[in-house]
Amino acid sequence: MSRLLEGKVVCITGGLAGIGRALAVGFHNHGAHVAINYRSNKNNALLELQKEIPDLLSVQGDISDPKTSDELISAVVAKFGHLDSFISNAGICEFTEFPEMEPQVFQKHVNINLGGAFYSTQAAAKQLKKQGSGGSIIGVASVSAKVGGKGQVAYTPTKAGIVSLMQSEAVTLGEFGIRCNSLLPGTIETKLNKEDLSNEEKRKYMVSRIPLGRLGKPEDLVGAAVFLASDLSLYVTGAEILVDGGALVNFQ
Ligand code: RM4
Repeated sequence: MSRLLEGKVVCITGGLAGIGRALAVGFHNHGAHVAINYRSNKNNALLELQKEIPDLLSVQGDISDPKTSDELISAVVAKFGHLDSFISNAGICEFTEFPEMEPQVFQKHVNINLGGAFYSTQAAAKQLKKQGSGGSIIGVASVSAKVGGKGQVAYTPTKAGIVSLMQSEAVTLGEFGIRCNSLLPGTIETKLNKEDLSNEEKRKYMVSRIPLGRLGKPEDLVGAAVFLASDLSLYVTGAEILVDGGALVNFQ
């Protein structure tokens, strides 16, 4: 397999599980030096990832705190000397009924998903602008940026916000050669939806919506992310790549 990120330095938030972990391993397999942010290290997940990525840089922190991203980028530069590509991936989705939702549930989704994307991509943009040789920023949004979800009233607006954030960052950072794009995963089996998809009726419905006939795996996102992080997408910015098995367009 050709290695499309040879020698590149990439940094991913929420890199210890789910899509973030798959991207970390996938970027490593394409020759990149990988740094991750993570919130909590359960079940020795960090040790397991270090076995797959020997030169992994890992920095713990709450991505909703602006200081976390400044510390993360500083650590990347201290270890690898520079940054090439940044992936804002960290996020939560707590399925909750809307009328009964407590304010703190909504605020938590906003602070982590949208606030975390804003602060982390801002810190990355500052570093890339300072370096003066362009770069790539990827916001992991969702198919749910485009459609609603029962129990996701606190979640879907944050994913739509990430798409809009990438569009505006693309506009303001283009003069520095910094590209900003969104990745829109469909229903990818991760811990975020483990409980939701344990409901057999819900699971069957979700699969029935997908023309490719299966739920997604975190590894299904690697190809599109590598494309956006690599020199294959040098004229791509402000774009969205949907990776959902066809679910969005399957109306009837
Ligand atoms: C995704 C999409 C999926 C859901 C996860 C938690 O953005 O909405 O359907 O299972 O979030």
